[in-house]
Amino acid sequence: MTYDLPYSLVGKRVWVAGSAGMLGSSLCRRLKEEDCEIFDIPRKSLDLCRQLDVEDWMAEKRPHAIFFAAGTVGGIQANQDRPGEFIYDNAMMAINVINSARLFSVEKLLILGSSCIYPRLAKQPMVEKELLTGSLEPTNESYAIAKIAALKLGQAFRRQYGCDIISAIPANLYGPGDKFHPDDGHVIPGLISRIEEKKLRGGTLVIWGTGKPQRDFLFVDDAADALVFLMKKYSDEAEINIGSGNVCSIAELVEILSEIMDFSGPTRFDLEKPDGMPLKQLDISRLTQLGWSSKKSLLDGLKATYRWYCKEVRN
Ligand code: GFB
Repeated sequence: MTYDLPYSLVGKRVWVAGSAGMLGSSLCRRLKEEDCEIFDIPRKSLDLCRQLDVEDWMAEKRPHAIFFAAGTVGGIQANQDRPGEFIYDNAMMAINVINSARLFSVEKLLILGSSCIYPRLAKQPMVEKELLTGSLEPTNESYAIAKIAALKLGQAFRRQYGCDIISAIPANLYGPGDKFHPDDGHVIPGLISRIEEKKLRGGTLVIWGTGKPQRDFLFVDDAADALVFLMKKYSDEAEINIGSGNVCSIAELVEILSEIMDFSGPTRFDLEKPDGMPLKQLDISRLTQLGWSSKKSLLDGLKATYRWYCKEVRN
């Protein structure tokens, strides 16, 4: 099922669900260029896990378009420690928002997967049709199952009810607004906060795992730009990967961050910690063919992220 394109956001009421998060806040910044009315409701005022509350909000606000960027997210450790929360919250939020979008005839809804929804040993770079061809990475199975359910629900509603629901699968995102927790967050904010601590107090920087896993790190403002692009230019059932097209190993990442942060202390790999998927490289051919590619290099993105951390978190 294909709808008229481009879809215009001009004059539309646009709800960014999850506007407090890193991606949601970046989307709100990006949408300011679109001449639309942006709705962003704080997490404490609307619990997306509560179906009736979500429906009441939708009945009152009647958004034309929704970017579903909400989620309970975290790095490899958080995923392992809190699998119940990750599957329940993410599944509930997705089901409530997607079903409300159908009930209230939202014109267009964009939902998000994650590169961890691909099988652990998927062929690389991962093309969209690799989804559901093998077993998931155990460290993030709960999160991945909830995300896959969300994507499948969107596709089923598109097929059965004709809802204009599209889905994107982003690479590992990083940037301003990330969760800079030494243990709970993803690798980039985790390492930045731990390197900073070692600079201050000395001691050995511990890097989780072997340092060999490779990831496609995508700057969050690039991701937000890609999502706005897809909202306007894409309407089909098939998911679309969003990435930079490049990969970097964790050991290389440590080197780059050490250089940017002027850190030269001792380092050690903690082999007791999990590596997660050995390689996650997204095939971005479909997105490139549509006419979008990322702008920020990893080096510039990391510098911008560290600047933001120094200004907003450290001080
Ligand atoms: O960022 P991260 O947790 O994402 O970890 P995943 C990436 C790699 O960095 C893993 C290593 O191999 C980690 O072992 N690593 C090294 C560290 N030091 C650190 C550190 O201080 N903190 C963290 N977090 N990792 C997540 C999924 O997996 O990716 C989520 O668990 C989500 O569900 C997200 O999909 C995008 O790519 O391994």
